Amino acid sequence: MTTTTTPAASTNLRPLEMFGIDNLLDEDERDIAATVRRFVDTRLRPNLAEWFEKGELPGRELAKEFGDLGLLGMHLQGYGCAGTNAVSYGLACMELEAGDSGLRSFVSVQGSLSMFSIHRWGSEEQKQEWLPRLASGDAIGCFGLTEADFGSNPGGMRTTARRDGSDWILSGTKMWITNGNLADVATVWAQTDEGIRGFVVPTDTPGFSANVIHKKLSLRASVTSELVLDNVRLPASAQLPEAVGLRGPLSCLNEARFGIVFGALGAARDSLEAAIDYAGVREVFDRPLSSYQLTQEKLADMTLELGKGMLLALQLGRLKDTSGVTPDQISLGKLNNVREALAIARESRTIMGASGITLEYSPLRHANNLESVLTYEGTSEMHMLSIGRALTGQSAFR
Ligand code: TGC
Ligand code: FAD
Repeated sequence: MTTTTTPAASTNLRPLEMFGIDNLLDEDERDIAATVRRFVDTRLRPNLAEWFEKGELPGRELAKEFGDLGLLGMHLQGYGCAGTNAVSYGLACMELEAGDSGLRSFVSVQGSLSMFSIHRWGSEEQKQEWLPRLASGDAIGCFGLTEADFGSNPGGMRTTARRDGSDWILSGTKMWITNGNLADVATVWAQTDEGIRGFVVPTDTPGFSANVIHKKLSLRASVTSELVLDNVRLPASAQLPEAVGLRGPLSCLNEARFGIVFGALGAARDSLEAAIDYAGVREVFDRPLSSYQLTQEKLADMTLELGKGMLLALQLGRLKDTSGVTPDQISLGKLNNVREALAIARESRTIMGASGITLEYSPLRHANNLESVLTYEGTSEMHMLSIGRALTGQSAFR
């Protein structure tokens, strides 16, 4: 007879253990998650609070280490990329974001935006030139879509590319660009006579400059920049030959959004585990905080949302690895998992009282970061509208 339930109740389980998530992963997936978790905990976690406080990230150094681990463009095939499945990529994002959203953002932008844009839409020459160096971390990439007045509506962008003989001249300003000041190469999207087109721009091209955006309260362990393109002259070979229209950049966003579906849960898991540990040792009114029903209600509710988010992420990952996942399905995951992760990080902070407002504990750092994650890669509202359009057939964006 097949046993379908395990009789003994376990105690002191970690939240995701309650869902038996590991049983839904194969050995390679578990190994990749464990390797990234170890790397984050030993090499990165000891520095995270300081990087966040100082508003810095040693991106050059980290790029090499991420490259050595095979994390850069890890779900892409060939050109020095690891070629893992989508679930493994998602799990790596989750483990990185359990450290800090800035780490996951670095890897997302490099692999899913910069490298994917070249891998999906680039010429063979562009792929040979950039992908192996981006995969190893010898080069850093960024992705310039957003402008100050065109974030949710990138189709309105004002950056232009005009022909001058066989060359292209790019002019305009991009805003909020992750890794902008670190990058060796930027994928820049611009209006042309043929609609929106993408360009591979070496950042040492005359007329290209980047300015760091300071005073951030979120994603502090991440470099965010303004890109200025002042009559940047590029050869015809700099254009991404296959990408025509908004479909080009939006297809790259699907990849990065997929990573966020898993990644945000890393921040949530780390917050919740920190709250459980804190509640177990903090005594209030002569008893551990964890022994009070109100605390246990919070922990139970957060565990449910974390586990449901994980099941949703895995479902999308399995679809991506088999029949394919649609942009609207990714919207379901991005909307739900970032929203719930932010709620979990905030609730975890409450359990820590005043101690929770310091960088000694991770939940408020995660919550601050998740405010950016809620906004970038399509705001919650954009994903609601995508889901609404899929359900009703009516577009309410305009
Ligand atoms: P719309 O008319 O709907 O579509 C224009 C063309 O694009 C196609 N399309 C997509 N293709 C692939 N994937 C998707 N997700 C797609 N969504 C639309 C569509 O089929 C159409 O193709 P075609 O061939 O018929 O022309 O365009 P719209 O102007 O109405 O805009 C739609 C909307 C609002 C959903 C879109 O503009 C949008 O997603 N806005 C949000 C912008 C955004 O997410 N920006 C992110 C910038 S990068 C970033 O934030 C990095 S953060 C750092 C990190 O990741 O860690
Ligand atoms: P807006 O578009 O001005 O939105 C403001 C508010 O209006 C939001 O709540 C929005 O949901 C709402 N809204 C907009 N339209 C509608 C509507 N039709 N109906 C109802 N509500 C609406 N971009 C890049 O290209 N590359 C990067 O590497 C990158 N990295 C980033 C890193 C960080 C830390 C941050 C914060 C942003 C980054 N971005 C990047 C930009 C990001 O993608 C944009 O901020 C995002 O798309 C939202 O655009 P916006 O900030 O202009 O907000």
